[in-house]
Amino acid sequence: MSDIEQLQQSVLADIAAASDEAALEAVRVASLGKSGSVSALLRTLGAMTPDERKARGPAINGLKDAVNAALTARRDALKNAALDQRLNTESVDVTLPVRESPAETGRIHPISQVIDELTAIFADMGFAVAEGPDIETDDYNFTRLNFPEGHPAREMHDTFYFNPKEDGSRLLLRTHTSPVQVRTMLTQKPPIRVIIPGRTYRSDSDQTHTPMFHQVEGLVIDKGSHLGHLKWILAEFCKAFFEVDNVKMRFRPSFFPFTEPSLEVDIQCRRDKGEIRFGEGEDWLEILGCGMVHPNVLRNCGLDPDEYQGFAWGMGIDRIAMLKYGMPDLRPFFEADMRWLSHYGFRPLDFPTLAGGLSS
Ligand code: 2NL
Repeated sequence: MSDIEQLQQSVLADIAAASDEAALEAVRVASLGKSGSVSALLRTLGAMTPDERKARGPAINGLKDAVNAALTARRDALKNAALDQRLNTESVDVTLPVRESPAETGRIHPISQVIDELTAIFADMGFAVAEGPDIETDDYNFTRLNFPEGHPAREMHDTFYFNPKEDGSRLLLRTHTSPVQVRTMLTQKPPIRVIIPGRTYRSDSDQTHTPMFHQVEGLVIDKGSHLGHLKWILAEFCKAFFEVDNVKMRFRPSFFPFTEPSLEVDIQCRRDKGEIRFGEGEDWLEILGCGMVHPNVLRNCGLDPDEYQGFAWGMGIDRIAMLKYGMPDLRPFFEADMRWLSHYGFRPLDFPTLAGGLSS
């Protein structure tokens, strides 16, 4: 047996005998380390004549490769053995007792419920939901929506302003969800069909107004869209939301800076001992405002009014929630009173769908 074969046999035997990673590392240092036996042999290659090197080189390099391969294989085997050892000795305690069910189950707030109902209804008509920040610029909240500087319409909104910045501009709490429509028109190509439910803010507080309230607005932008489309969408919405087969609607002329023409919409109802029933009776109840998007607004949002037309509407979520579910006062909506919530709240797993029933 040559000296190389002998060395290989003894190093491989040491590797096989190493019983843990530390012992294996010691064998590696003793063979392939700086003053290891295999390294010493490798160094002799430098001093050989070309003929000698041709004769012994392959065997010496083969020795190095064989030792490296054996080290790797042994390292893997030791790792696996250590893992097997842990799997065989460690265990998971699966006997922990289940938590007791809570005394009270949580409720879905009527606002969240109504937003889910609206979303289900408009999603069925092909609308997406868009969202945006509560803190807005004057530009997106007013200017691009065709509110002229110094116009009383700005005052109409009782805006909460932040302190002015160095350049004189001031941020504000959005007074309606319309800035989200501006953002949508600026970033998406028509056709656009979106609804925007969200929080809005105006400095106003009494039995039917809270400084923070909720709106849902809708926007459609397409070629050739007109008031007929809007009326159909609103009629479908009212029937689905108030869960009646038919409902008469009345459209009255109105004014909003961002629509022309602008309309206010009433629905047929009957007032019955303080209760309101929809789709019957002789009374009317105002539920929303709407109109064709003003050409100035389209232009301010990068759209050509000769190419695209659109319509939009807006309504108060809190108000339609009160109407549908018969709550007399808006203020407790935002007081987090558990008694109010357990009375008016909804069960978490009864998610509204058109097929399964919106509020059953
Ligand atoms: C109301 C009336 C309305 C809109 C909101 C709108 C938004 C854009 C362009 C044009 Cl970006 N219109 N929104 C239009 C008409 C009425 O809300 O009484 N809300 C509670």
